[in-house]
Amino acid sequence: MAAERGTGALLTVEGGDGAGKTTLARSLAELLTAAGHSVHLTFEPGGTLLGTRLRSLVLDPELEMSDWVETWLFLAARASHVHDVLLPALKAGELVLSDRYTDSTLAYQGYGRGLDLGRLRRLNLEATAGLSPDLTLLLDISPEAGLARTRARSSEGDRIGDADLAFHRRVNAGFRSLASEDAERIRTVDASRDAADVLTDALQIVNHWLDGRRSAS
Ligand code: Z5A
Repeated sequence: MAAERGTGALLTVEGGDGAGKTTLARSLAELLTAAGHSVHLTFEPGGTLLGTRLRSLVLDPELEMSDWVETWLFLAARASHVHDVLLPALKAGELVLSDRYTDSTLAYQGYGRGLDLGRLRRLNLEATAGLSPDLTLLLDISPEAGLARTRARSSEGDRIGDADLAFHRRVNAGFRSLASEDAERIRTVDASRDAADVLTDALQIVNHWLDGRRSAS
């Protein structure tokens, strides 16, 4: 059953490690707020206290877990995020900007880990009560360049970021494949450029989408 989502809109930012999602989401939230929108910036895994605790478990390099246990932890964090944060914000009419959401599970656990995509889609549907993004910005960057950015920032690893390059290449190919299957919703932005150029393109896409939504209503 589709979730009762109110009048708000759900925008998600997706991409591989170090693509610049957090940097973009923050700047986009500032500019959209300055333009008069009521913006709620959030992220996964996290966004709630439970989500933050689950995040530290699922990323802890000292913990071993099967790929399905990893998936369930992301889904549990998502279910709590949808129920406690996303739906209330959407019902209040906010423009919700989430740094990662359902496509990350398909790209990382599906394409990256090799888990069944059909099952992951069904589980995403259950965890989100059918709440799908209205618009997704996919920040596309080579895994080598993305990982170089995250490693320049910190030498501390995590369970998923530390996976081998072949895994990150599968994730990247997975995101591209998702974007080509759903080009209407998922808009790809070349994230290898300066943050300012990435922001300009992303803002143009979002504004164009908002204009279309306004004229349709
Ligand atoms: N994961 C999963 O497997 N399944 C799921 O369902 C979900 C997540 C939801 C944690 O997510 C992990 O969980 C993640 C996927 C997995 N894998 N790992 N590891 P995360 O979002 O917290 O982790 P992340 O993707 O690795 O985030 P990140 O490293 O912070 O990357 P980012 O948000 O894309 O980039 P950033 O923080 O904005 O920037 C990284 C650095 O690059 C930083 O120093 C910036 O100043 C710099 N930067 C940013 N943009 C630029 C540009 N344009 N040029 C140059 N430098 C830049």
